[in-house]
Amino acid sequence: MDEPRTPAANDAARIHATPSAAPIGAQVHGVDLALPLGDAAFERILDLFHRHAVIVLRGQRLTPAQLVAFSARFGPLDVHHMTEHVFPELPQVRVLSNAKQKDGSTAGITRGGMHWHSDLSYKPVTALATLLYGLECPAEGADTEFASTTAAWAALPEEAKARLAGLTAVHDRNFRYSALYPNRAPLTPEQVAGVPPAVHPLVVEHPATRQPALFVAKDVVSHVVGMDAAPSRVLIDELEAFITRPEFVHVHRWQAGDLVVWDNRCLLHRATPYAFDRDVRTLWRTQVKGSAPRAPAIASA
Ligand SMILES: O=C(O)CCC(=O)C(=O)O
Ligand SMILES: [Fe+2]
Repeated sequence: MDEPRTPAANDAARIHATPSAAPIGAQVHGVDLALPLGDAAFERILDLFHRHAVIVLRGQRLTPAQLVAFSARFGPLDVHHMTEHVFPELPQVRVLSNAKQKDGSTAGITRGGMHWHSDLSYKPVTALATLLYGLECPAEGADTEFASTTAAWAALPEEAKARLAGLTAVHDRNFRYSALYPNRAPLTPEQVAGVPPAVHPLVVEHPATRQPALFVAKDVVSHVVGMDAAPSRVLIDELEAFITRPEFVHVHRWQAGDLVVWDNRCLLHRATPYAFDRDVRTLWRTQVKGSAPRAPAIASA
């Protein structure tokens, strides 16, 4: 149920978190984003975001403008390169929804992100945070799963760290697009050319926490630079399988009113299926711009 709406909401000293059992994920208490949020309260939330990588604020009642205002506290917002299903007056907010409209089309983007990924990893400048606000959430399925790339890196044997440090990999939105999105129109040559591949370190350093993390996903990374195709594919597939082991994964089960903020710099995430033809799922989404991923100064640290 909702947090009690007491005058103490947004008092920095009372904002606290209940961590999940996984290395990432925490529910944050004491925040009501419909009320004013001072700088000290936001600093507290930012600290919890850096500590837990996925923070969940339950029982929120937000307008699109309030979602944008809170999102923009984390940094400048992105307007996604796929421009359909945004609010015309507020293009920073994208609608994810399978709700059917009168003309038979859906009210939002459907079936997105059902493979492990980090948002915009295929761009030179990747996404810092993504905020997803649940308006209508099915009782079964439609979870969002998060895997800690920091915890996975830390758990690797030293010889694997030494082998991986210094490698770079090619992230390519076009690599498996048609296989991942069989329900969408194929990309036009202009769309393909508009999002060319980007090369990033395989091990990245978090700009705020300085913690090293793996940066790879099998359906987005086409190859490791300088490796032959076959061993490169084996390595990429193995690394994703390792990162997404159950001990590194936090599963978010949605309730209407949940606002989830995740840090794309230290985790992979994916959407999971639900009874698409029976249940309605509607969320609003914003995305905070990041920076070009960088390798740690000592990549095996
Ligand atoms: O729908 C979801 O659960 C997550 C979709 C996703 O990957 C995203 O919004 O970035
Ligand atoms: Fe995503």
